[in-house]
Amino acid sequence: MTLQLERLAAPTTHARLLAWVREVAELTQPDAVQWCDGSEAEWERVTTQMVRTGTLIRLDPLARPNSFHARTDPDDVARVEDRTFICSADEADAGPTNHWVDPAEMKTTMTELYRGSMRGRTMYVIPFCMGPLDAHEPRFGVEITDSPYVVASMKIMTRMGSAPLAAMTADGDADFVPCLHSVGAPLEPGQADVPWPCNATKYIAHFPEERAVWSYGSGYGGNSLLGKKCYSLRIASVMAHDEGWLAEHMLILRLISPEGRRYHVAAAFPSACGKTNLAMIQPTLPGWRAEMIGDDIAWMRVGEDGRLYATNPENGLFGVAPGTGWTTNPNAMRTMESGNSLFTNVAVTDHGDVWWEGMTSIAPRRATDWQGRAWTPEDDTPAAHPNSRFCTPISQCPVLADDFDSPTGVPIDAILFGGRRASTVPLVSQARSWQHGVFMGATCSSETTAAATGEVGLVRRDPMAMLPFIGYHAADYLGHWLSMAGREGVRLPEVFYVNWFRKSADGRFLWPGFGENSRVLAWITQRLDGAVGAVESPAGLLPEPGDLDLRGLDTDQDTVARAVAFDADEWREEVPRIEEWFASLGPRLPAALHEELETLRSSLA
Ligand code: GTP
Ligand code: SPV
Ligand code: MN
Repeated sequence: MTLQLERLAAPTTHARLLAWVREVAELTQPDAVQWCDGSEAEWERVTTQMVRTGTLIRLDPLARPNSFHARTDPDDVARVEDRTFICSADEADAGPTNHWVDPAEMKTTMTELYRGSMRGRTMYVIPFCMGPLDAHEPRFGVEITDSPYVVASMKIMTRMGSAPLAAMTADGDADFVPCLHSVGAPLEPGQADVPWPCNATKYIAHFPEERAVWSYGSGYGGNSLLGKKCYSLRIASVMAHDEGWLAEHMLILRLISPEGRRYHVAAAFPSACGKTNLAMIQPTLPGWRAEMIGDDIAWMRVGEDGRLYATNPENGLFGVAPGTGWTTNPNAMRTMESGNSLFTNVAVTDHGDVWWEGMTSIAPRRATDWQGRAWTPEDDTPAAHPNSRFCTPISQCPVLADDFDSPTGVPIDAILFGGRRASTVPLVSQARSWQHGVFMGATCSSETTAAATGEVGLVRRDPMAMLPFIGYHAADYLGHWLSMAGREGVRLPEVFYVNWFRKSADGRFLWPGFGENSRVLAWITQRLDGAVGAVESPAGLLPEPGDLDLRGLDTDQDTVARAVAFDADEWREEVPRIEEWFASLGPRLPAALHEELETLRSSLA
């Protein structure tokens, strides 16, 4: 069947976009092409259609208004880092931490995969903008996909539809990042569809010079919602390097002290290591308040006053469900309560509500697990997949900052790096300088989680929590971070390293975490104000005994002391691992980082 594109009255005159849409349609051969307008009617249409095809279950409207659950294919549940490629023209530019394939070769391979891949399906064209439309330079993208799940998710996660499309031609044809996605499951005439079409062959390919993304075979999250990790981190990190700004895997948070002082914090933790939770923190310290600006991605630029200003390019939350509950993250629970949400791979109760481990202290007596099987609390498998997610409009968050949409962003006072480390890394330490802070970020390490396929719990270096998201050579990326200090008139934030996940010998968390992390944040603000001193250690500046406000905390002093402690023996074991990591980054690694490592080594001697 040949598609009569001419008859599909495209709602734009954007020449490059029209040409690309035509070219993709000719290659992938969908039954129909639909330009997404982002309207409620469109949401209604695609969700209703997905309920009909079995992709979505409509949840109980009283418990979860206008909300749905999706069960994915059991082999399509997380980002696939081993199938993610940075296809730079020169292999050396992808660096040692990325998988590389020559761009021409990748395009040849993927073009053959895309040929006819949308047969029997609708091809959706999703115009979107990362960040507000009134940004100084709005960053447009267009995702072409054959997945209605992607359409619904992109409506939640981005500014999508008619408004960005109109803005793309308001002032001549604007540039945009083309993002091509197919689940890779064409339907022959008469062939019945499955609830979650996908393909065992998966490619998540990035063309950094061309600023383009091609994704094939997966319908899941970061593999398919291409505005998120693919554009706003991998492609944007290359843009940021070339244009002198930072595209980071960070939450953005405003803290307000009892005296009404405002502080802005950006924090980089690896996937499933606490960004969404810290972004929505409900401080336990009396009088403190917090507001969320972003929970996953921060774009940071030096402002006219020399400070670093952060904006959140996203418009929704794609949060880890397990562990999210009324005691740990009440603000996330309230955000979802308003409905308008898509849940993926959680459990569904007999009442048509969702459930996951950690949502309530008592599990439902029975439920349907993420694979659609009957489940009871006696089963040894979890009801929800460990990487199950809620996808919810950010506007529903009760602690969203009212200037979240500001195109200039907020001035960052402190940058936090962190990870999931059962040992070694103290609860909090402050960098002695920007260079030391970049060293902290560069040597950050964390246990792997279910957010990506592969083994869970392995400690790996994850520089600035960006290991899977740096779109170019990691050593050049670290050099770019260092270079920020050389900018004229710049006043950079203070840098801190935190670890909520240190454990006792018997495997229990030493620090209670969640809302109690406000105690650490309060100490950080006191350091920013010069209100408290600090203890020098080879790992950085540590709180002086008594300076962490522990009033009302029901963890005993000894346990807290072990969470905060610097342990020289553990750090001596860390040094060769850092050495090995730096060696793996090769000769492009900036000398300043080798110097910091020498300083660490000699201070431990
Ligand atoms: P991505 O969305 O994958 O990037 O993850 P994230 O960094 O936003 O992590 P999130 O806040 O969703 O937390 C991941 C898991 O860590 C959840 O199960 C949380 O309950 C748990 N968690 C978050 N903060 C803390 C903390 O302070 N202490 C402990 N012990 N667990 C935490
Ligand atoms: C992450 O893995 O960091 C996520 C989920 O936020 S995904 O969108 O799948 O990347
Ligand atoms: Mn998150």
